[in-house]
Amino acid sequence: MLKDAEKRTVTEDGRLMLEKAEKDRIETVWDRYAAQTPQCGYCEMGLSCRICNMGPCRIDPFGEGPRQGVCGADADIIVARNLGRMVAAGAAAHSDHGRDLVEVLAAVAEGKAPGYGIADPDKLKRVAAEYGIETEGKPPHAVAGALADAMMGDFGSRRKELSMVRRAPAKRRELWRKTGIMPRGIDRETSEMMHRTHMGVDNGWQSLLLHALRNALSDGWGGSMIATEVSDILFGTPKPSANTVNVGVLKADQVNIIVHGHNPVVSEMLLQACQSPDIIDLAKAKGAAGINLAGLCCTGNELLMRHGIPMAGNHLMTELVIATGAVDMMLVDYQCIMPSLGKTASCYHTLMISTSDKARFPGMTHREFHPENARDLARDLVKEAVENFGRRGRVYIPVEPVPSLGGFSVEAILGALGGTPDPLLDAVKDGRIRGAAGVVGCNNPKIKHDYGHITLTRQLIENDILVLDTGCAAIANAKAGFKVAEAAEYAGPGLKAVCSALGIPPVLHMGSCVDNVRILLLASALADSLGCDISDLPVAGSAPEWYSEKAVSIGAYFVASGVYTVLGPMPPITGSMNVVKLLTEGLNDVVGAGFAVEPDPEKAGILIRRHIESKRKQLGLDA
Ligand code: XCC
Ligand code: SF4
Repeated sequence: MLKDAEKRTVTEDGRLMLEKAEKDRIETVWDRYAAQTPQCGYCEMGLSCRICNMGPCRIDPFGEGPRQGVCGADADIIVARNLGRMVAAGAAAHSDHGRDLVEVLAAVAEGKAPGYGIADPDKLKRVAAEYGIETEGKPPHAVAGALADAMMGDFGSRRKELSMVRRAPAKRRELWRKTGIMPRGIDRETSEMMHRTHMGVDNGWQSLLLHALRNALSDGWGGSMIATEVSDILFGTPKPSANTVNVGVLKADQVNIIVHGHNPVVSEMLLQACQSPDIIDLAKAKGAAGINLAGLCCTGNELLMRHGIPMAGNHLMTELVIATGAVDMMLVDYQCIMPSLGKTASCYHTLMISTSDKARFPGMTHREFHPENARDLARDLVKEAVENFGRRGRVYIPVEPVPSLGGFSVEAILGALGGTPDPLLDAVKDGRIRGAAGVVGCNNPKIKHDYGHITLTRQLIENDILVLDTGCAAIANAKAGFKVAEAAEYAGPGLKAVCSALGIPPVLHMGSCVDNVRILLLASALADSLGCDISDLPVAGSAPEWYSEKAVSIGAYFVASGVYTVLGPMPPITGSMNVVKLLTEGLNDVVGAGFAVEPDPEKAGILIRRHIESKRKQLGLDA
């Protein structure tokens, strides 16, 4: 048996699948990570630069070699520029995803997107009204067209302030204006970051980092928020619903189709096709008991939130899910899809399909989805998956799935509370709930798989802190069994009483990574009710196993919105103590919140609890 499996993951399905992968001689992300270690020390510290062709350059952290690049940039400049570009890439990824949804909204308005529609006309009206669009007496399609147009305006440079920043507390907006970090256009801030970090432009490490906050805010209060809101309008605003998670959601006797990536535009059409009676009949004619659609990563979260579709796993499970031999087809769109997957699948019968015009992968067949052809293409592909069912070899599905509850949009949470945040606030005020923490983000082979998420979450709920989670963290916590009403047992006495009264779990699944904006909106609602700023609230954020540039952008917009945020893995900034100090201390004076880095989730939990208790004291809650 693989001696390393237990060092690599805390999950049972992960361990068993790692052993299976070893037997099948499948190389995994952990093997490739081991082959890369020790990783480059200059890069780890953020001290290497390849921004221009006078370089590449590197700064000697011990002061024995060069202290400047060829252009004269020092460690502070190089570290800040590198971090700024990480934020830009992350913000671009989320925001471009948002733009794709706006394009579908526009196509729906024009009647050019067969199969898509407006699933939540009330939300369409509400959001359109925020954009100043007249909705009275207008048919939904006309409103959708006008809203798509207005949202496109947020991407460019025609605005002084993004439209949806109006949802932030007034004090927060004033602070953004005063410090010059109010986001103006979504693409503009990313583009300006690329400009500033070109050789010979912004060489102030402080001004670069401030712009990084503005760039991140253009994601959180712009691109990601548009992605979430338009997804709700097109596909429905999530409501609590039951689902199941882990590799055990695959079915030995059914056609298994997996969607992986981020954009619900593709996965929603797959779901429709998988539910078509004629295709289900076809599957039965081929000897399958039915068609089983399951998700991976965030597009899986999108389907789980809105339709209770089962979730096969998170980021580090994506290769291992294929190694079951039970996946008849995997469809990917973009982001977090390891380029290794095609090779993994070549050892099994799995058909691998790439679907986005902007994302190609070795060893996959490219079948491009557009609003006009999506419905028909999805049907064709599901039929091909059905045909492929008969080509399966032996399958290995070693665990039973775990039940879980998802679908906690802000609308659903407020609904469960009777329409206002007051019951939640009362519980916070009287101390039954000490505060709330977001546990979000990825997996990273530098941290034992899911250990960070589960350990931190368990400690928080034991100490009466409500956990809100998204992304791969949410999948880890669901697999750990934290998301059924009975999980209230794991919570401290106060949180347990509140959860039992409301019939909710102590860990609320709020969606995919763009859905982190739901956490921002909930925090804003709480701050507004208390008449304070987000930075005054007993709340915190964390990304215990983050890997992606998107996570850097998320962390930065949380902090810029006033949420203290604890990162697990260290970002590549230790080459500049100035940058480290500004991010961990200095920002408190600028935006009322800062970062901390703590790879040990037990200690991260202590940091968060200490922070929440100090905020309670400042608010006079325990006087
Ligand atoms: Fe990707 Fe969103 Fe990270 Fe998971 S959590 S590894 S970004 S899939 Ni977003
Ligand atoms: Fe070197 Fe400066 Fe060019 Fe970076 S920008 S590669 S530090 S010369």
